[in-house]
Amino acid sequence: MEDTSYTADRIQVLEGLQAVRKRPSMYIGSTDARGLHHLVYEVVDNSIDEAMGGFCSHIDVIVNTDGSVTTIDDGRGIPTGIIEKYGKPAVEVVMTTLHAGGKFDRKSYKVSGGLHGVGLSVVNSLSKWLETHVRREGKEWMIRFERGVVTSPLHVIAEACGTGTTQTFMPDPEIFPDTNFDDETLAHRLRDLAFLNKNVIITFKDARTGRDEKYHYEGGINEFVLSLNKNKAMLHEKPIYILAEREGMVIELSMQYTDAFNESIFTYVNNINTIEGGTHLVGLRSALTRTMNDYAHKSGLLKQNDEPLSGEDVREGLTAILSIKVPEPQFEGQTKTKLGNSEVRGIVESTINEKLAEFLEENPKVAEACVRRCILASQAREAARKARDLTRRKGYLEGTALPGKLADCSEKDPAKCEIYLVEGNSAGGSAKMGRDREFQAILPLRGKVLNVEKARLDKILKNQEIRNLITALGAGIGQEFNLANARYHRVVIMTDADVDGAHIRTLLLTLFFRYMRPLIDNGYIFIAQPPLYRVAKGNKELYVYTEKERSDAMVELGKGAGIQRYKGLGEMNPKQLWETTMDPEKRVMKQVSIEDAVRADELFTVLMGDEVQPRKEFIVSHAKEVENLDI
Ligand code: 0RA
Repeated sequence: MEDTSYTADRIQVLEGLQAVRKRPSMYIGSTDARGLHHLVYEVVDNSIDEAMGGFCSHIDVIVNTDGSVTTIDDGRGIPTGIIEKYGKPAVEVVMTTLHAGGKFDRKSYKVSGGLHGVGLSVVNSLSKWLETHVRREGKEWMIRFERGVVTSPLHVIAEACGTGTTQTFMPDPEIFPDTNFDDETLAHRLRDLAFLNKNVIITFKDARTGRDEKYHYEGGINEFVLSLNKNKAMLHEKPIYILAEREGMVIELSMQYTDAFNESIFTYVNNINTIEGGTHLVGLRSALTRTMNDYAHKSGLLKQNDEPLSGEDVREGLTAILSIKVPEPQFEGQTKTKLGNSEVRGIVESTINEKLAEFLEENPKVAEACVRRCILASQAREAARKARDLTRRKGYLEGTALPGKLADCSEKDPAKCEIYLVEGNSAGGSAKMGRDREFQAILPLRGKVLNVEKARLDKILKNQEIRNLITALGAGIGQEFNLANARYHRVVIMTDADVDGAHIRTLLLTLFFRYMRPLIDNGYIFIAQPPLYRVAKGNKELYVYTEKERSDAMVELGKGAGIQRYKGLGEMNPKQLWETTMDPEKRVMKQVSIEDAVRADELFTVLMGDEVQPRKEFIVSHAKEVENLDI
């Protein structure tokens, strides 16, 4: 009897694994870079769950030289005892059974419904190999799998002190076209997790590069807000902090006003960055508008007949982190990062209404500074609206008169058209000559594009470069943006491979992120990847895009091969530019994801702060990050 149930269960496990390997996207969303990195997030989330339960204080994440990833935690360790129903050790069940539920349910806030929380068995199925080590009861156990199938059953390998779980896995190249982990992507997520879980110490090592970092923020999301604002002038010293538990939900908010013009509100549900927003964000926004207006009137700062503060007014210059924990979140949207639970809206709204009003009552000085800031924004916005109406009447934004610098394409179907935004006039000239004028348009951008961080919409609209860009794209800007009017379905940013190029790229991404967001959401934005070197010998030549390709090319062409390093686009003649960077048959382009844009936006916020010295320091210490924004 024992045997038959074991066999039946085995078949079920194999069927489960097969389902995951056959349709990986059903479980992890996609098999591109996003899906690949989800494997790490899933494994780390399990350790974070232990930490949220108070059982784990350290999590180490290592990218090994062979490209595999190891996570180590000091939690209780996945149980090793035999589960009778399965006739197998619990750890094997956890690692091989889809949604191993029942008594293995970790009793914390689950993240099901999204791409996280799919379970360790999914990671296991999609790994070429995976090894789990468990330290418990004085022993270290090990079990090994290949593509989800046990190849080395659980056994003791050593004595051990303490408890914990170590997972090492190699993503399966049969599943993922590119198995290369990006250190920035991982570091960003791990840092977020450390801010959101203030009791955990997370370390990140990348053995491929020697990168070695530690994230531990005892101030939690308050420290998160302060770090986002570190280069800005803050209106009050300490962020406003709210923590409340309501109807099984935990609501945590930290917010601080600055003199910046944009809002930076980041929201998380069960530690997941809800980039697409959702009901919790709607609740927060209503609460902010309502509470700030109430206080403005009550305190007499706003008179009965004054225009009420709009949502935009109360969010201008606001940096906030909202982190909530929901028992059964429903994630929706293109990237499953939009919270759908309708009940959350009201709970968040009423909780923040109540707690924020309380804070303002108790801290009249801070309250007055914040409300005055909102009133100023309101007045400025009214002036901006008038300026914008004027602009619109003058027809600046109508797509009728295309900018003189634009070399448009002859094709009229936007779905077939692309526009290259090219840094500098000389590279712009080469691009104009080298392009396929049938479907490729070129818009050269002069120098640094306007710093959108420090400008309100009215000022942004006065900038000639930005206006050229808006007119060329034809879809408007801000609230009036309409994707259906876009004149091109591919917008390619083409800049030099240096710090200035990275800077312009960050500016453009930030502009798109803040004012033309659907372009990013719909995958219209790309980054051209010009070659780093040309390796040539005799009449043979190779263009290479990475250092590794360069050494491979040197080997291929043999002794005496010459190397030319391309410092800028301007060093390529039109034919070379076409062949290496613009020819759809040969070019390498990176499609910009929403995560790329979020990262650019965050980096931009820091880069563009008012104070020069910290910015310089930041650029020096993050030179690599700036350079690699697009990788
Ligand atoms: C199930 C039950 C228990 C712990 C865990 C799972 C667990 C899972 C992971 C995954 C990574 N690190 C982990 N740490 C723990 C409870 C065990 C007990 O009651 O002792």
